Amino acid sequence: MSVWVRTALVLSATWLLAGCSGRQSALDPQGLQSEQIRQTLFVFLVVATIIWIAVVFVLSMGMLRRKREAAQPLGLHEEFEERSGRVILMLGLATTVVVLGLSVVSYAGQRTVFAKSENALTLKIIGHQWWWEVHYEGDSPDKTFATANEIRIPTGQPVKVELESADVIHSFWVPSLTGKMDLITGQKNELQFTAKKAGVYRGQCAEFCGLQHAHMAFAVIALPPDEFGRWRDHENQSASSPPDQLGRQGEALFRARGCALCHNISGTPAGGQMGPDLTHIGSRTTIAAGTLPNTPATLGAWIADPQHIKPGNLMPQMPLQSGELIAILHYLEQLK
Ligand code: HEC
Ligand SMILES: [Cu+2]
Repeated sequence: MSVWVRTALVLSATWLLAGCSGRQSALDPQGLQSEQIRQTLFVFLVVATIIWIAVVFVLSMGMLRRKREAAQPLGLHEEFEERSGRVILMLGLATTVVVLGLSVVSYAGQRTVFAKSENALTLKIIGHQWWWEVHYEGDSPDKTFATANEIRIPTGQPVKVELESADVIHSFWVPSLTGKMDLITGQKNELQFTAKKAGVYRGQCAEFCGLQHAHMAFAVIALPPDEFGRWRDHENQSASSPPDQLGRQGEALFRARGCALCHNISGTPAGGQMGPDLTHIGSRTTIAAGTLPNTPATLGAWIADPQHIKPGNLMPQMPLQSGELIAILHYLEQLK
């Protein structure tokens, strides 16, 4: 093997391993459910590896230890036939036992993964081409609010997500916390998970849903319960009214230039439902479903030309004067 080939192999191995940790990995579980999934995977992997090695071993022995040709190749060898019959029977039984055993392991694992808890925090999530609509359902209507593309949850408490779709089939997947579940129009699917540690976990649509499927990501931010409570109380409030002249101009332009037809900003007349809720857009970490970090530069670039950043997405390029763009940007920035 040439040095180049060897180097390439070693390098590609490090890439493979580099994919196994961090904020989006089923092999680095941070939730009760993902831990169970990894454990099940591990048991299957070990059993399958042992069987594979045994099969390859027996096969190699058969190939290496050739028997001398018999005088009567077609004659019956009763003793040999009987022995083979017994071996085949044993192997058949062993296969059955292994398959049944793995079924039990898998079933037991699913009981953890799909366990339902009564005191779960409930979120309703609706998949859209190509973003995530998120509703926090409180015990009373005044505790119910909407956001998009970013889910904050408390650590240690089960979270129940009710999944639906507004258009095609999507799939909710946060590998570090739990397995996948589809979002389907007209059907409510449910998934529960519990984050053990505070952190930011990346989620991704896992069912091809059109042009911008790859840019349909989201962030799950797990916070300590008291911090989550503060965030929730804040998020539950309507948008703050702009404190300065430029902001007020931006708010008016948000309506005058058509943004309000598609976007909701609670506490203002903007009540559109076609696009993500922008009530607290200034405090979100990413924009356009995890496509870009949320900074004044990226937000401005998005409003100026969303089709350049995410070609084919359902927000049209709106004709804006540069002064108008600056005012709208300023307004959205302060919606913390
Ligand atoms: C025809 C409906 C429509 C109009 C009009 C519209 N948008 Fe959007 N907007 C969308 C959709 C749909 C998305 C989600 C795109 C995606 O991520 O795939 C979006 C995304 C956004 C986002 C990113 C939100 C997030 O959570 O990532 C911002 C900010 C935004 N729009 C601002 C504006 C502003 C400002 C205007 C007016 C100049 C405007 N939009 C006009 C439909 C619209
Ligand atoms: Cu999708």
